[in-house]
Amino acid sequence: MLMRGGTSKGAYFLAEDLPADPVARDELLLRVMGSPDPRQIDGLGGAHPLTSKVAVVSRSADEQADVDYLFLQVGVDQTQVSDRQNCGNLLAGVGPFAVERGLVAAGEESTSVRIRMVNSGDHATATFPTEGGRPVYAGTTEISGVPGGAAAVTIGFGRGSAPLLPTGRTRDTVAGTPVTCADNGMPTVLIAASALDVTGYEDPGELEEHVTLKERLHDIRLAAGKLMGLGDVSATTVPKVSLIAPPAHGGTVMTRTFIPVRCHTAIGVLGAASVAAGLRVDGGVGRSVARLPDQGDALRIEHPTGFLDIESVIDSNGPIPVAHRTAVVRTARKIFDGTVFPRPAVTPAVRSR
Ligand code: NQM
Repeated sequence: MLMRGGTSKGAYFLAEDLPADPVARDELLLRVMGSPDPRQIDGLGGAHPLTSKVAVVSRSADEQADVDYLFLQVGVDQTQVSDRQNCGNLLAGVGPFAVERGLVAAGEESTSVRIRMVNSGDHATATFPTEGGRPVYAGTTEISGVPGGAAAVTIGFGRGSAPLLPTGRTRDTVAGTPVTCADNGMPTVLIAASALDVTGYEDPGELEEHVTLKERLHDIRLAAGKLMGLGDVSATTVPKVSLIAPPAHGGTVMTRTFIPVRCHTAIGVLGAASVAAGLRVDGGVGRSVARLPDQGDALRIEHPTGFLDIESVIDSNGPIPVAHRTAVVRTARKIFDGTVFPRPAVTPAVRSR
């Protein structure tokens, strides 16, 4: 099933419909998505990391979950499929997909699905409207980056006692730049845009072409990845890097997020959750940049195409800060359900004329 989940789009599969062996599964998914090819012309992929995504869903053996959700990032122009990161945008489609496929029975007016995110081991609950045993996709909830309205999918999660600051410090200096490394579901490096001599309000395309910035971000990411315990991150999609600047539209903060090479046209859900929680940390780099609300849990994370509203509660009273509760509203939509015909495993030789 092809679905839009939040501001991303991906192919959703039942685990039982894919090879159990991860190598065979990934090889098949590359052919399904049309990778490697910058245009993904021969597959389902949309020629951008945000539209080259796969969700693999199955019934869960975990008592705290109804379904397991494995996220796979399929390379666009690279022969690479990664399970190293999670995706909170595709997460929005997992509940409706589970109902569509009969893994979870629909409630009369709404359904809550408890989801184990296999990539991180975290749990989330997604609640969305249902009618006549099926998900309702039509609605009036608008999210920035998606034209028109759709039915709301409310997602809530907490990360138990998982440390919010993977380096154990509120602030580190990497490659000569002050950063705060936060992980509230997505390892993310927060940097004040001004520390990298940009404003943080530039167009994503402009930032992607900024050669000096690209080099500095590369060095910072590699060094921060090591400090965050992620090892050599040169070929992985985490950590993400989020440049932060004072809000431009009355929100909490402005962001430009690298995922990690392309600059996101909006911001990922768990990326935003990590930015939001990271901003709340006393002594973090966000404190002098963001305009945190005097009271309440709601933060508005501004991004290139609008904003993402998120509720974020952190607990700094224990020995280490933890992200206690996060909640966000997304939308999702079934786009197509059917049979995909993957490119053949071996491309037949073509005789040129
Ligand atoms: O952070 C893009 C997206 C994402 C991931 C990325 C996401 C998240 O927008 O939860 O949703 O950071 O690669 O889909």
